[in-house]
Amino acid sequence: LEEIGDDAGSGRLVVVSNRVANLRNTGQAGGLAVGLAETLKEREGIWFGWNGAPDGVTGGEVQVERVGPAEQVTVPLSPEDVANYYLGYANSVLWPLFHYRLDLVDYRPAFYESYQRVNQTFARQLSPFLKDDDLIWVHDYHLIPLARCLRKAGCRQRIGFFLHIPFPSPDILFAAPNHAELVEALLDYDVIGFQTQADAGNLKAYLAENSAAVQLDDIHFRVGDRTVTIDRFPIGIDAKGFAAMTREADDEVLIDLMRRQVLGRRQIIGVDRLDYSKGLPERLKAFDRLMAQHPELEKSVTYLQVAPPTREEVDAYGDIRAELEALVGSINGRLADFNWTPIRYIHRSVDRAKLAPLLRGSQVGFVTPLRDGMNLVAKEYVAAQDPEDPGVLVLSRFAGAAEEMREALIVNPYDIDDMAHKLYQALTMPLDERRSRHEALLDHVMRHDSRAWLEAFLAALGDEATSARRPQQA
Ligand code: GDG
Repeated sequence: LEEIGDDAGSGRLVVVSNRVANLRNTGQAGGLAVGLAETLKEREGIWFGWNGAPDGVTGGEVQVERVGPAEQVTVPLSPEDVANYYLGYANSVLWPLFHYRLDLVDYRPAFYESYQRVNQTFARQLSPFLKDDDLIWVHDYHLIPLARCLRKAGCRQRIGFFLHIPFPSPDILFAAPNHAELVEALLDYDVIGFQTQADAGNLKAYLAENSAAVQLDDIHFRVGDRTVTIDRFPIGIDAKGFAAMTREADDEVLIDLMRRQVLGRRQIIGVDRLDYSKGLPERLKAFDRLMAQHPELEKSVTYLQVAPPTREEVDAYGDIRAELEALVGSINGRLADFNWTPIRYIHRSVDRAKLAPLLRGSQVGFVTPLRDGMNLVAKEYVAAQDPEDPGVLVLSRFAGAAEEMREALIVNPYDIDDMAHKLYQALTMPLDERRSRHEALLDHVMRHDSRAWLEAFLAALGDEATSARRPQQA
């Protein structure tokens, strides 16, 4: 924690998340994993979470592995808890609900029981590792009740919570049978962090009408005799590191790029876990619409969509995959020629070392989720561009990133014509405009990077320990 300075206290950083990223190998997919692993490589601390295996015994043996200055502490879960806590409450109730997909919520009482039980078990297994001056940072919707469980186990340390996904408006949250308990549990944290102003505003709106919490100023609330901070901490990427990756030539990607240059072909790129929140069918339809409206683009534009599998055990994910594959097949069947495949769809994870130069070699970054906490791909696309000849980011207004990345071409992902039109605008944008938009976006992505995010959150978490001595922020 040396680099954080005095503000964050002198203790270790204890990160808790559902799954622990392998600190030795961070080349896998997943926003949280990529963001935090880099940090814990440098500072003393612990990363605690589930070991990822589906066949353990909940509450069973704890594994500790030292990686540099940090310890990875992993615990097992039983098949029943994987089904009910992880696939169930977390990913069949909270994930769809927080992404405004009430139609996909599959609520069962057994899910919530397991969710509570696993959080209690995690708290019991984590407690013996904690030291008095540790700062504890809990991540994401799987672990909302963890602070409450830790407090019951006697933990007095400062605990922060960061939600990586959207926090819905009260109207939507009311659809969760346990909303009151969930929000009460949230208030056991000292700092509650969101990606956007809109998300933070949604919790504040809920509290105003449905709790005894008293708002002191813009970000501080009085809850009993404690002060809780509710604020936005938009996550960033390791922008410099990512930009550097694009310069390490990958031969296969370079050859593909040269081939496209010879043929005079440009590329639209999308990179997303195959999740229904990402708006993938709408994107394919927009590309199809673009081709229908501008037949002159045939054979001169291709769309590459990387969509690695995720949560395949949940039915809704099988459905979106089937829908997507049918669409790709029908659009390609209709438009393709023997020497042109309009859509290339990859349902596998692509190596990060290839991903960065692929983003750089694509003239349009197509990032149009129906809802997204932030969306790191939008930032990666910008960081990957050649500033002299940058591509254009087409970004959904429903991605958290749209709150910051105003110079992108902002679209409504439910409006296929709007997306087709903005794709065309991106493909025909003059160099000057591309440069000026990119310059502003790059400046933002570089300054608000992953380190800035981490430091801002930890400062807020440490801040409160010294709040008596500090003037409160307005
Ligand atoms: C959650 C929130 C929030 C994707 N495919 C491959 C691959 N990726 C990498 C991307 C990016 C990361 O995974 C995905 O991050 P996102 O932010 O786009 O989305 P989620 O996974 O849904 O993340 C999100 C994030 O948490 C952080 O707070 O922004 O809103 O939903 O880094 O590049 N990486 C590799 N191969 C792939 O095929 N190597």
